[in-house]
Amino acid sequence: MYGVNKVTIVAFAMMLCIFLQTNISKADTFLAGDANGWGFQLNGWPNGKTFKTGDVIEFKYPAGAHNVVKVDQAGFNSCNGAGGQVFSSGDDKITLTKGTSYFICTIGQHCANGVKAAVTAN
Ligand SMILES: [Cu+2]
Repeated sequence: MYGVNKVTIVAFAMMLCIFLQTNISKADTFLAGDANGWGFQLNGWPNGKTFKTGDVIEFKYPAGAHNVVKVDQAGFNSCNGAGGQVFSSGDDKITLTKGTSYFICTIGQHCANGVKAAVTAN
């Protein structure tokens, strides 16, 4: 009896490991703006698409031409990057947390001209 329980526990632990590993590997990377990258050609990307918590959004743009600032909803609506988290490498990979993340470019009037994206992760 004791032996059977031990086998059951080991089997369960192995299944748990496989399950966790599968979940981790399910995270995907998406290019902000798809092939156009992060800039004036977003055309409304991501157009209401939803992503998974843990997915990565990669923001590609010529360094210095744009930036990526993670802001709250108010900052997103008003294109105000104050207090936001700034990324400026030209190839910024940002992991999504659950809920909606708001990203804007704070250079010039870029945000007002559409360089902004609200990304929702389930
Ligand atoms: Cu910009």
